[in-house]
Amino acid sequence: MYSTVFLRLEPLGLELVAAAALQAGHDVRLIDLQVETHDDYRRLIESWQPDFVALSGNYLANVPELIDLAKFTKQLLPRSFVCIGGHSASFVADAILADGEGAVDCVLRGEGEAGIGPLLEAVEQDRGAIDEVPGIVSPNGSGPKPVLVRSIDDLQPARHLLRHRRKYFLGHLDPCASIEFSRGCPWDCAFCSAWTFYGRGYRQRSADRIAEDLQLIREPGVFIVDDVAFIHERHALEIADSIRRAGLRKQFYLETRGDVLLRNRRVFEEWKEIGLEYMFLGIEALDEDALQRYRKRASLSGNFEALEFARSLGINVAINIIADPDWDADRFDAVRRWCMEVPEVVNISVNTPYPGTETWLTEARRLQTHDYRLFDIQHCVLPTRLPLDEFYRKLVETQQVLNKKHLSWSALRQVGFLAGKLLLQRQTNFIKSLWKFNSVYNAERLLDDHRRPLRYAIPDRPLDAGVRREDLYVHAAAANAGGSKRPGIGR
Ligand code: B12
Ligand code: SF4
Repeated sequence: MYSTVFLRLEPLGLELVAAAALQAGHDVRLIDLQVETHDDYRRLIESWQPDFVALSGNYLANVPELIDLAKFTKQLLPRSFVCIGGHSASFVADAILADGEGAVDCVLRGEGEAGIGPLLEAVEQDRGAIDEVPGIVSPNGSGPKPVLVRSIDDLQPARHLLRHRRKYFLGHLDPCASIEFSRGCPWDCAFCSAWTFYGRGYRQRSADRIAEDLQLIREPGVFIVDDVAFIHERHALEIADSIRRAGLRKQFYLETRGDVLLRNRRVFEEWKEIGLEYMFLGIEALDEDALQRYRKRASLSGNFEALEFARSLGINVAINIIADPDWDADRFDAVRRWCMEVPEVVNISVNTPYPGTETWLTEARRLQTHDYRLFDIQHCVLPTRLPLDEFYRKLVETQQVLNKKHLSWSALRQVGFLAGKLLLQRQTNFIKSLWKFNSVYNAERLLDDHRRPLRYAIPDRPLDAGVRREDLYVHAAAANAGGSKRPGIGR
């Protein structure tokens, strides 16, 4: 839903996996089903007949689509090898194999750049050897643990393989490319799986490599995909310096935390000067209790101070608040009033326990549904205090504030000149997005989604009560991860 309205971005992870396969000497094509159809996919594999098909499963809600695509691929090309990888696939590998009923040959867990070359080689030379590939989960069971890439400086995404680059946008950054400055997160919020995927490691790309990569990007807008941007002041200032020296002029979007913003004020002032346009802050809650429960390791007063500072910079700020299924009508009304008062774009997501998060361990027993498609932080999968239909009506009413303040005609008045310029360039992603809100954010539609027949179910949480945090990790806590493991400590 989110990506229907506000943004659509290039699949950077898949481009990196594709680059590793190219480097290993293979012929590679890429299709992005955010912008192309299943018919396009069928046409591509029918005409090209690949030996190996790699599907990217970053989002839990897409797992059923992936399983169906795998089955469809095997019907058309019974001799091809079908592999699924990506963030979410890494946490539910066994379930994907079981639901694939023989159509999925393996799930490759963890960072795909490291594993794809050895896997392709095994498939080509000796299929029996696939179970030795790090990260592999096949019908024979799990192989060695996934390994991290040697250095994220060595990576260069195969952006050129995408056929429709003009389709990627983020608000008025239209068109917009994506880039990685760092990988991983040293915090450990209870609702998040970013840290469990990377074994709580954190690695940085060098400033010079980043400037080189930026020079190859033709789009004027750039989305920085880091989980928490600019954790370390020196790194951020070095990148800014390289950008200035290279004479690059781009418009940037990033996501970060309030405490990082306050600690590194100089960084954000500097970045405003070199093109930082949009910033997304994970505020998550408007009360201390919830911040504690989420283990955000941030204070409410600090978050508000960060908002003030961000406003003073003149950057477009969007913030996220997590709606708890336990909210009653009064709570929604209070949040809605607050959303009206602040100038920022407020995004409301719903607290959702994902496999790979700590809340998955504590909350999964209470799940009201096991339908993957509802695990998109817009639907409610836990029991609600209000009747579900009322919860959704209140949720959409609160989300509507965003529509009133920032989309439709009011927004167009504010961005009239820009919209005209984009139209002249025939870039219409942003302008079309302004009117999509009501058709997408709709309580009836949310409820209807719960009535769809269940086809593939998220596995139950492990019953063993002694599960430890480390058991959630995809990559084991890495000695070579670099950076500080202690949140809040700069370099
Ligand atoms: C950038 C980002 C986005 C971008 C997506 C851009 C895009 N088109 O991919 C935007 C802003 C659109 C987005 C949207 C959403 N996101 Co998001 N997003 C991220 C973020 C911060 C970074 C992802 C990224 O680009 N990383 C860098 C690249 C290099 O890594 P990567 O994509 O993971 O790829 C690597 C591996 O996964 C693997 N891999 C990937 N594909 C494949 C394929 C094969 C075959 C193999 C072998 C390996 C492999 O190898 C790659 C290279 O190492 C992650 C957090 C995270 N750290 O993963 C959250 C995250 C993935 N998002 C999340 C969520 C919840 C969402 C939304 C549902 C939010 C919403 N409000 O609606 C939407 C859903 C979008 C959708 N399409 O359905 C959750 C996922 C939860 C889940 N389990 O499903 C995450 C983990 C954040 C979190 N804090 O929990 N997101
Ligand atoms: S700081 Fe952000 S990315 Fe890191 S664990 Fe918390 S929510 Fe996830």
